[in-house]
Amino acid sequence: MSMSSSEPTIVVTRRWPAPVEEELLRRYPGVRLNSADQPLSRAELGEALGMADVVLPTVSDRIGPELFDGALRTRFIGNFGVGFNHIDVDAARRRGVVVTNTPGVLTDATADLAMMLMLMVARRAGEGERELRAGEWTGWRPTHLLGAEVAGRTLGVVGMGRIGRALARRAHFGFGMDVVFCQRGGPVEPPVPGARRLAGVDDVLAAADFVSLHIPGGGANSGLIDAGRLALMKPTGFLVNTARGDVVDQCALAAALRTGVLAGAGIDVYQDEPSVPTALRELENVVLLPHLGSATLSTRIAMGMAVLDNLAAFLDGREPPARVA
Ligand code: 8YV
Repeated sequence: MSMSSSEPTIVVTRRWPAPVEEELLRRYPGVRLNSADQPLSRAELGEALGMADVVLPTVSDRIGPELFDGALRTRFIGNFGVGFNHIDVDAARRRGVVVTNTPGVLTDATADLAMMLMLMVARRAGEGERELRAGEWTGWRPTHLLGAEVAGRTLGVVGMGRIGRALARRAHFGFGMDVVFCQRGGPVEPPVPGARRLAGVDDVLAAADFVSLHIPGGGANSGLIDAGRLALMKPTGFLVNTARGDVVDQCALAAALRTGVLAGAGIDVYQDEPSVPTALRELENVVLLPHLGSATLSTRIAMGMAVLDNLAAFLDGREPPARVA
């Protein structure tokens, strides 16, 4: 659909890095930016969908089915991010709203963060930092904060998409790790030499020393890693989640970490962000980050530019490069 005759009304729900906001303003001088960076309430999001031709949201905007019920002016939702389970794409499709995302540009940043969480939790980096900052470090000793080795261990990747592959490469070529993985659907090119595809998530959980999740949230993946599945892991095993919070049952994870079902976890995403359960915050053997997977300046600029590419294509009546609905 072409909207090039007059400037569309565009709402951006959060602040974006300055170079992308400048480019937005250059292309669409009337764009409504959110310079206060206050998250939009549900009512405000509903208003945006009722009055704007284009809405550019992020993961902090839940665009559920009810927001597609009423009068709708929005024809295009350009998500800033690759994961889009916060948007009801079926409802969007039904109402003829085009939805796009930003795959590819955040692969390396997110794989780096997953690798970092593996190292941090295995080497007890969070514990050490907390101890030092609290003024409780009493000096070097041979038995101080002994962690687990990463090199040569087995990484299990659940979901061998772009980010899973990038993590497998880091782990294998950088740390000499063996890789096992599972992936729904057809054939998958092995991500690294010797990588073994296992039948399903249960096999990966049982075989790996480090399990890293790289599947979308929502749908059948919601609650996938529950108490029963955590119990399949080795008691020396570590779980890393940079995917979506709802994939892991957080209460079950806290209980499993407390009782030694697994050794530790590195978590970047939560079921109900920004709320993080006290049961997790109280534990030493979990590294907790505030959804930083793609948080490098160059990646966030690239994500913004990818949204602009999608939007420009839509407004020109072309197929957007990364359309999901
Ligand atoms: C984003 C992410 O920062 O892209 C994703 O799916 O989880 C993060 O990298 C976030 O989604 C922004 O909307």
